[in-house]
Amino acid sequence: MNAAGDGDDDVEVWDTGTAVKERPAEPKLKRPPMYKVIMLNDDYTPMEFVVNVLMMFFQMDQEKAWQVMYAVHTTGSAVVGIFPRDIAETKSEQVNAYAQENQFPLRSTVEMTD
Ligand code: TYC
Repeated sequence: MNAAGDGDDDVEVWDTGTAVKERPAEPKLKRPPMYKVIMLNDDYTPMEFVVNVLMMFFQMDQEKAWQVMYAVHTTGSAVVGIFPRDIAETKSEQVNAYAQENQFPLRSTVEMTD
């Protein structure tokens, strides 16, 4: 029994006199947005160079890299990977820098997923 003798010794009552916001039933945890790295076609970069880039920077095996390179070559562009923003930006920059070092016009860009 507590001092008040009201039988609720183990119950703490908090009355702050202000409205209490209820927590949502499920906490709304948003996943971070993901970003696409998109490879662009051009008329000059050799197919073999693009295949090597896809193997080096996007961990594709040779067969997959040829398929994706050919999709870019025939349609103009293709998504080559989806990553958190900083990783997508870094990979795209690495591809563009590597192409420049080798004096090819190959370019990749980054877009937010829908
Ligand atoms: N179109 C290039 C060629 O005919 C090959 C190529 C493919 C270039 C994909 C860029 O992202 C690219 N040599």
